[in-house]
Amino acid sequence: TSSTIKVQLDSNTGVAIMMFQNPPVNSMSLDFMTEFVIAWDKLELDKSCRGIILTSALPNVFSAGLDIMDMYGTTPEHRTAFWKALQELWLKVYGSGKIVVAAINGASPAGGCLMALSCDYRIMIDNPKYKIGINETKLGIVAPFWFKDCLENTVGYRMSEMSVQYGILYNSAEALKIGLVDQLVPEDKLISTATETMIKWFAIPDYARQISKAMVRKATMDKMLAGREADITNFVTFTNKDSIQKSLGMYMEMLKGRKA
Ligand code: CO8
Repeated sequence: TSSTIKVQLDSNTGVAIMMFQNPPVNSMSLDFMTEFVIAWDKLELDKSCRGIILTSALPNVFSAGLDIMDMYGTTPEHRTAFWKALQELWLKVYGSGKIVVAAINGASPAGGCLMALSCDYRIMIDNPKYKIGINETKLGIVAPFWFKDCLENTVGYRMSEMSVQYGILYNSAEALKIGLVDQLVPEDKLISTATETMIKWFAIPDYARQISKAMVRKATMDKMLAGREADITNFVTFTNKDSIQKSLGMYMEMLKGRKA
């Protein structure tokens, strides 16, 4: 177990719980994503693991999304490595043969929402204070096409068209209504419900399910793989712009200022 990712595998049931523990808000920094992928690979290779529950070990936040400090004032080399790590993380989770359930126990904006969207099933705590969505435009930045594709695959064309432009963060009830999450539960039932859900999925033979999953996800995966290099260049070039750096800086100021 690494410092920011905690894994508990129950080899009797085959259910692994992967917990994010990167205080204060589980931001997806380069280090966090690197540790995530190492832990993920280990589970992926472990035959006794059939399913993975993704959740947060911290209260109130599932994940605050990409670490803005990795994008703000960093070198192009750093941002290249950062973006590659994100692409790799997504390809692993989205393309996983395991059953992956998101147990969303807090805020889940932007990259946090992408992680949830890459799972097979999403369960969220029924509490209006927790919000989820692709809010990038609110930061003055643009979510990449594969974030949009994941959203569109889940909530449909019209909803994603509205959602990505406005940068909408949905509360849990709204998220359920548009299908961004599949189920709401009280906080104390989150992990038990995720585990029960997983056990239900286990009734389906893995091989048939895995091929079916790969079939449904193939077009989205292939599109990303084909555009992988261009996507890196696009991100690095975009974040080189003074105007984008300025937006990120202002957003960080706003986040810090809220506390004062
Ligand atoms: N990155 C870095 N630091 C962060 C982030 C983040 N994403 N989010 C919060 N922090 C910091 C805060 O600045 C604060 O720092 P400090 O303690 O030094 O003041 C600390 O974490 C705690 O934050 P809060 O006080 O805000 O904690 P709360 O519990 O009140 O709220 C939230 C938690 C709701 C998660 C809130 O912090 C929040 O809204 N954060 C911003 C989330 C966000 O908008 N993320 C988007 C990131 S962009 C992304 O994921 C995808 C970009 C892809 C396209 C790129 C193209 C350029």
